[in-house]
Amino acid sequence: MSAELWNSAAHVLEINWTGDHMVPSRKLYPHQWSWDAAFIAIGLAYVNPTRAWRDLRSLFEAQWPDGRVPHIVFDPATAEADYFPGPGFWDVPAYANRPARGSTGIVQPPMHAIAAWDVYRHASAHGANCAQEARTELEWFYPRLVAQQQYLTGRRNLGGGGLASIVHPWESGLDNSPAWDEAMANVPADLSLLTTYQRRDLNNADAAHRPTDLDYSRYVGLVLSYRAERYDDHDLLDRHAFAVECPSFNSILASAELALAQIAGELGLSAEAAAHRERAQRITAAIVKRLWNARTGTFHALDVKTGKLSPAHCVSGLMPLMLPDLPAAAVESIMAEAKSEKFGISELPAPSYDRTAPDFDTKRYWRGPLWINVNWLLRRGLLVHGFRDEAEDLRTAMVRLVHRNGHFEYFHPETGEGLGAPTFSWTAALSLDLLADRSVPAYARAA
Ligand code: 2M8
Repeated sequence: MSAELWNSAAHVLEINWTGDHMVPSRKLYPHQWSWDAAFIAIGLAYVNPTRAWRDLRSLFEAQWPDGRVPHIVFDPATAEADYFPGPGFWDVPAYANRPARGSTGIVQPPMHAIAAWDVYRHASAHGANCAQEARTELEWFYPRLVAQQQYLTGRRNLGGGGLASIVHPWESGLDNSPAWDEAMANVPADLSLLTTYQRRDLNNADAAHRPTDLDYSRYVGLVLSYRAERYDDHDLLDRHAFAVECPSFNSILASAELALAQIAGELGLSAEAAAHRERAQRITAAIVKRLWNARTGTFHALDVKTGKLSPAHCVSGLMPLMLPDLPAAAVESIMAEAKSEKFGISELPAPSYDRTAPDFDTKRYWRGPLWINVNWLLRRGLLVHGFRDEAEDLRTAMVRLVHRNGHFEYFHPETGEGLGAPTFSWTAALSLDLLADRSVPAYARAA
């Protein structure tokens, strides 16, 4: 089974490679996505480290002068008509993308320091040339990764409590998660926007799987609002209808600081390494202070505009398990939630949303289906806290699921049927990692 899955995964990464970067899938997502690139690089490092670095570089060449790494970097070879919202719609300021590939003006979870460190660690196995290349790349990436963190912990600290706010659901990567339902209800919905701007995703995907038109009109409206501000975050909380602190986004933010500590240490920057570790601790403490609900026993998204925690139990609430400094009581509660009938990992990995919720939807994207990337993060969290048996069960469940069903974008949370794009890059890349790497780096483990 392993060789067959390995070869099919490597094949997906071959057909989705454009020569410069990887697309998530050829039809539905014909550009480069930010957090996809990180997950992809982690797996690609096993079969082609040079491409893994090129893919990450291609993304970071479009980093804005303020440090933000855009959520999509556009491929000039793809026509505007082939993807909405394309570069014409985003209309980012000219200063934003120096190499002029064009990008969106929003971000995605900062998985890239974690990816850069993983690629670096794995590249050494490919011999001296790859190790030398990895060293050069690490030096190139370090200041850029730091700038990315500074943007998120600085300008995006809209709530003032030390966490980064997302200002669009797309920034979470968990697009239509129920975690934003309350916050999104306060965002004006204007369905006529979908007459002016036409959805293209439905040309390549089943409407029953994708976000609704109501959601989509709000997505478009939020971009128009941020665009009107020229993507300036100054006083944004007052002028923008959506600002949320997401437990998953912020757990990745803190984990990125831990990876940066490793990178800084490797580059001989010991004072910087200590500062990164301290920042990780501060973000962890802020997540616990602001996003923990002792009554529900899990983490929830905070609507920064209203000060209210979302009542929804989503897989994002389990993600703080990635953090080694998470208090023992929170670890225990997350484990109870992860093993409960809400998320119960058994034959199948965890769904994106509480299985017992009345609006659990087995097909609609981030409102029920299960995804390999968040389960990969969850497994990482299990290993961080020493739950080796549970981590191995989850690894086996993921590998079995993809082997049986293919490298799909997401999967039916009850039958395991593959849904969405059929040859999806991060599913393939993370399958390689799950087959190859059963460990978790020591630096990320709880004491
Ligand atoms: C999905 O997001 C895009 C918008 O960015 C979409 O819905 O069209 C999400 O699953 C996101 O996490 C992912 O990065 C992207 C590309 O795979 O697709």
